[in-house]
Amino acid sequence: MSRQTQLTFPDDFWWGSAWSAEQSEGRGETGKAETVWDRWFHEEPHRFYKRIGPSITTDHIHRYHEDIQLMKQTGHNSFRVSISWARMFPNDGVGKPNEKAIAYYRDLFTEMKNNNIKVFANLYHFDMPAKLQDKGGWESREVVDAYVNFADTCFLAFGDLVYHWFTFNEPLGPILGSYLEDFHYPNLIDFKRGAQAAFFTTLAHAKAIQTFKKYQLSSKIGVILNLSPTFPRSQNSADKKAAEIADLFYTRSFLDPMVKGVFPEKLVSLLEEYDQLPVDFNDTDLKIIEENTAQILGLNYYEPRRVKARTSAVNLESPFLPEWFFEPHIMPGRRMNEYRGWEIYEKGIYDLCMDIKNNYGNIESFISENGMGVAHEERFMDENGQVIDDYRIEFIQDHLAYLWKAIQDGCNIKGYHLWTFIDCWSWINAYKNRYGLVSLDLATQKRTIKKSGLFYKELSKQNGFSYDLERLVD
Ligand code: BGP
Repeated sequence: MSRQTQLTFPDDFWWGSAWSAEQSEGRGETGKAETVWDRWFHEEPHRFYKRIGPSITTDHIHRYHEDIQLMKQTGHNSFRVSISWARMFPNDGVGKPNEKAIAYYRDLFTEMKNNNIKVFANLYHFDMPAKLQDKGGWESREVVDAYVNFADTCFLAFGDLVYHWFTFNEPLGPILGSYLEDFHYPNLIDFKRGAQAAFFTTLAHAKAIQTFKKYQLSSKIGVILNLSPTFPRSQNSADKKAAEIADLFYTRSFLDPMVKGVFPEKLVSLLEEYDQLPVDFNDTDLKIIEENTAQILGLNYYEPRRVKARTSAVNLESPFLPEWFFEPHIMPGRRMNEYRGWEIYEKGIYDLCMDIKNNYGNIESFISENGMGVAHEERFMDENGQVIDDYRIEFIQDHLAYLWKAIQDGCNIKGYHLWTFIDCWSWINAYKNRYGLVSLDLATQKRTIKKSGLFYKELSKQNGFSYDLERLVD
């Protein structure tokens, strides 16, 4: 028999969602430099689903007035955008700031504020100006300086309107994509260069925070990390070691320096042993990183990481990769979101929050992304064109129940942001998988609130929902 309990979240809980400039805005008329996505799409359009690139996406730049009303109708009291570096500095990411871009973002943020929607502004979401990538991207100190200048310009231009700031979304993403796994421009396979880029990304984060402090704003500044709790296949020591190393590469690599100010010693000695440490770094850099850590932490949680000891020998002539030390474990019986190829494991959100509580000083945190991308959602449309996405409502509820439990157990969690608001452009997957609370007809740009959008409105209004706690099995 199911017994429903009302799960209530802390007062002033942030209910909302997130997206990024490159995935939603479209080019518009403000002027904008070419980004690495424009460049890659131009060079290899066949690598993007149905050859759909970033030029129009969800056309938010022309429709933000309407979109803010949709935020209201779907219960948002907060929303994360990213500010496009290429739009703010259309002269290839440097030079004079773009007055038209400043006017656009000021108008957007003012209107959000006037509608009681807190502005969470992120400064970098995978969208490097292409000409700065030509200068080495995150491998270059010059690019770090250009980024800090961009950040400084944003603090000055929007400091009165932004509720919380973030230096990066998922800094690990571009490192994996650009240097290890071939899913971001410039598609290199070179760990050591990736390590340099990761180091300078961390330095850029710290330098932006250092700059932020001089304005003494009432907002906080932090970072958004994609984190997965790591589980070994078994308690066998080889499996446990494999999990520990995977965790160092994928979880601790950015979490430790960006939140604690220091790199994990075990990771540093492993990279030293394999001659994979970055070449360009000094004591001044390390001090800046140590002294300028995140004040708030966004947790993007999609799936757990399961690993086992390698079952075959490493080809020592192949490029060095983290997978030299482990293999993914395909756990029998796992539940999958087959459209995206990601495991669904709700309890992972609890484990992640407990890790932050126990090992990272219980820093103020929130779930900054969590969500479910589904292909061909038009299958679920009713006669009025509304997507009846009960699966998404269930996904949200099952994750929120574990989040609620984490809060009961003392985790300092301040909010939940879904990925995403209106269906947006998913990088090389373009519009294949839809994540939104609001559906998008790409041909007409018509927006229609999904059933989950109505649920979300009610969730936010009640600051909770009714749930059968028996579903929390482990
Ligand atoms: C996160 C990114 C988002 C978003 C989301 C869904 O990692 O921060 O930008 O895209 O994942 O992933 P995808 O779009 O690849 O399906």
